[in-house]
Amino acid sequence: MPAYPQTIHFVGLNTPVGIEWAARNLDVIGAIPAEIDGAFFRAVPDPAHAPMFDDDIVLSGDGMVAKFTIQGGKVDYAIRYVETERHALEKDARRALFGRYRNPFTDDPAVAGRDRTVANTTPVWHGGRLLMTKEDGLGYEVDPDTLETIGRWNYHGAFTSQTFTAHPRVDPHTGEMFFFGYEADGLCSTKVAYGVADRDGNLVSEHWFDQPYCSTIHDFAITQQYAIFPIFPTTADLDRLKSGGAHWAHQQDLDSWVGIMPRDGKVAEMRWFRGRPGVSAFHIVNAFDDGDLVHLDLCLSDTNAFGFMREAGGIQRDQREISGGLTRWTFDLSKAGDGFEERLIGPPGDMPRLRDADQGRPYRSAWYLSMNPQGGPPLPGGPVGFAFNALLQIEPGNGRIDMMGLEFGMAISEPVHVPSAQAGHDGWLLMVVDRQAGEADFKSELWVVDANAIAAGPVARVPMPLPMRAQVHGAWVSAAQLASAKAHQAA
Ligand code: V55
Ligand code: FE
Repeated sequence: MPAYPQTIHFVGLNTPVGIEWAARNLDVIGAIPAEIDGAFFRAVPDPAHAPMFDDDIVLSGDGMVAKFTIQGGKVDYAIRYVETERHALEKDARRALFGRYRNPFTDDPAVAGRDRTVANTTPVWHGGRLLMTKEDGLGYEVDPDTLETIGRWNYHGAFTSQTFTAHPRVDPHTGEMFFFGYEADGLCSTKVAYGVADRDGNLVSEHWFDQPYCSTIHDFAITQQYAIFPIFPTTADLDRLKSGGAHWAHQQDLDSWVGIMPRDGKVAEMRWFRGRPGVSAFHIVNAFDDGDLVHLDLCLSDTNAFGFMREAGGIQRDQREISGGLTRWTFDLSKAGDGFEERLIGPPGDMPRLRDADQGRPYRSAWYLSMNPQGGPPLPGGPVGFAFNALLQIEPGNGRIDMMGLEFGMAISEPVHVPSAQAGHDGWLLMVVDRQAGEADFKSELWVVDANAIAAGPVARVPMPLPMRAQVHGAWVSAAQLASAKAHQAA
């Protein structure tokens, strides 16, 4: 069997595991609060085969869907591959057939025209369906009980885009889901499809618009009135793809843009605001409107956080020399022109988490991952190659910041938030924490943390019996939601 390349994308916490397994009644150290009742789904990229090209990256790994089921203080775990078309073809061939990240011109001719997506970025729950998503293709529906793949999801053919974002947004009051797909009609296209689904998961509308150039629109935001599309200057080029090159290259001198339109889909009313050149953000914490003002809080950096996207754009900058921070952009829709205001509201970091109930509304508190100033060098792992080792709670209204800093040799992945039924309680955060136990030996645990007392550390820990590859995003789905799963209703 060919070996995996010994690069940052395949060593450390990124060492491929590729084992589908399940375990019941894992050991729990401490006590899991009884009100935590549901499932923590995780998207884990894990390449089933050694890649065709040695410069392959984490983002190409086959999506695995993992599930912690938590009920009555007990924890079960299961993980399976998402049976994408790509995974099935490579499984049959017993080798990689798809080439470089999002470049079909580098594939084995045997798979020309086949679905390349690996469904490895975010588990999305909406309208009784669990989707495993990646922004270069449609989501795959997965049975939330068995983790078996049901198939590609396009709203019974109603959603015509070829792609579906890994970062849809759900309005907590209406239950509607707002989403989009970019490169909606093909590689390097500027076409963006914007969709709205009702609370039962039926497509209500789909409207198309053009972005200023073909950028990677990884995340977007909604407020009670608006949909907000940030455009950062990481661009695609068809000639580069045809010559076997990178899909994305960051352009440090190109302007960024933000498009704001009514969230019900009036694309003709889109207003474009011009931002600083060269900046980048992958994740937005939240957005909200206040009269004519629209506030957008995002994890902003002064260049692209992915080394391979910088290098393709000729930018030589070490990961540790990237600066940025939690940033608020404020747009005044009563004013003409394309300007807006910028204010720093928190330390650098990424992988933000919000209470679902605060989506698109003024919010008191949010959580995200950062670096512990006392934590020592980060462990190699995760999509950018360096794992976070601190969890922050931030209250943008008053600047209060709290931190759960991890010790040397530890890493943390993005938490999910579980609401609490107790009045005045901020709920719970669940997350996987890894610890280096030997040169190539990592131990993983599930941690349960009081969301309003993170500095106190976990109230419960669940040591995992097998290694776990680094996750991208996760989703919490309550037992009540799981009971409404479409997969269990009579066909
Ligand atoms: C991201 C993740 C992806 C991807 C593009 O976190 C961007 C950002 C896990 O896959 O394909
Ligand atoms: Fe993301």
